[in-house]
Amino acid sequence: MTTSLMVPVGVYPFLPSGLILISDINSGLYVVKDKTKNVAAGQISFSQMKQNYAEGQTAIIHVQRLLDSTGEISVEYQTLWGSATGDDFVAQTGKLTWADGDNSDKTISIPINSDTDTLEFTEQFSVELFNPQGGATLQNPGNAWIIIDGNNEVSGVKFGAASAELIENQTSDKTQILIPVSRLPSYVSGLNVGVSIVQTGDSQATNNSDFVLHDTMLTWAADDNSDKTITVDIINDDQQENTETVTLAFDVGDNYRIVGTNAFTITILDDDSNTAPTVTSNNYIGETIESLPLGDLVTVSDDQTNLTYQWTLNANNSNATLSTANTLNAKFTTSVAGVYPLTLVVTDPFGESATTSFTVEKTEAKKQDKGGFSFNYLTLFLTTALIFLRRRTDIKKIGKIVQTMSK
Ligand SMILES: [Ca+2]
Ligand SMILES: [Ca+2]
Ligand SMILES: [Ca+2]
Ligand SMILES: [Ca+2]
Repeated sequence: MTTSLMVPVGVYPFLPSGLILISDINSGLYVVKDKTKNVAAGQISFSQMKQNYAEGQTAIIHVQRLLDSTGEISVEYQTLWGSATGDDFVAQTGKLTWADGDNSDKTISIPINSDTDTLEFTEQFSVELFNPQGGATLQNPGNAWIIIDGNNEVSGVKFGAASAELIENQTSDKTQILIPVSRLPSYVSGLNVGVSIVQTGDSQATNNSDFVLHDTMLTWAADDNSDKTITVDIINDDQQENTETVTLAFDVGDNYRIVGTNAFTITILDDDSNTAPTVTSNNYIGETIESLPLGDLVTVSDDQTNLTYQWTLNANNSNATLSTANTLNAKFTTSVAGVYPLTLVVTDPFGESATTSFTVEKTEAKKQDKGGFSFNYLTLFLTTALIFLRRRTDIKKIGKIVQTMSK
């Protein structure tokens, strides 16, 4: 551009577009474009100046190389706190690189943290490009704002637990599970949240065959902050089956947010294919019985792992103690010699059980009590005898001296 301007002129700063306005008192207003940034290596900028995300999402920000793409270039970036700070997003720094001829967009990913249990107002932070290398220039926008939507407008829903394990024949012919769902602020409006069955992996339980899902829509009135319940009945059939699972999830909706893991998994154990536990045992004889691990004396097996145990001492109860009697590793202690009959009952989740009986015998202590007494008695006896013999020897000696003197 070669234009002669008459003074005085007013020069105004760069506009966001990169244009410059110059006004000449005589010849009028000039719109001037700065072409010094039009370099062969290209211009780097964000593709958008502002983007909105919800909590829990990952912001994906595009950085573009414009105009030209000669040579390898790079630019560094960093996130900067705004009203959104350390807890609100995962701060990022890094470097983006383009090869010679590459004019594709590069992306920066920024995870936005979930803070969904409480009310949160809209907050924002920015990402800055700096230190362009390889001859590239920075162009507007070189800063991008990420706006994190607040959650003060919409309700949250949350499963009260993550999972439950049930057995087909827990009660009569049906087992019912009540899954609690809580509502989180805001409570201003009414709320409807759909509940669906999510099919995941093998060994799926089937609706109306293995279970019945009764609640597919949860409804709250305005100002209602009470917990709601999803009711599921487990059907006790006669088929031999694998352990099966069903996962429930909230439908995604625009007017509410889902807090925590959007899944509740029910595991159904099959009674028809269940086998009863087996248990065997060995008797034990020992002189010292203190915190004897009874689990070492038995062998238990079953097709389930969550078994229950009950140990019973069947006689001599006042002479012995049985601790943690409802665990496999119960401990037995006694200081009184005798035979102690014990019983273990092992029960599986279906109520099938097995029983074993055996004895723990404490023998009389030979070395420390009776043996110790004998040793002491013998020592006393020998000592006394020795003194007696020595005295007799002395008397004999004295007698001989007296006899010698009298001669
Ligand atoms: Ca079934
Ligand atoms: Ca059954
Ligand atoms: Ca069955
Ligand atoms: Ca079993």
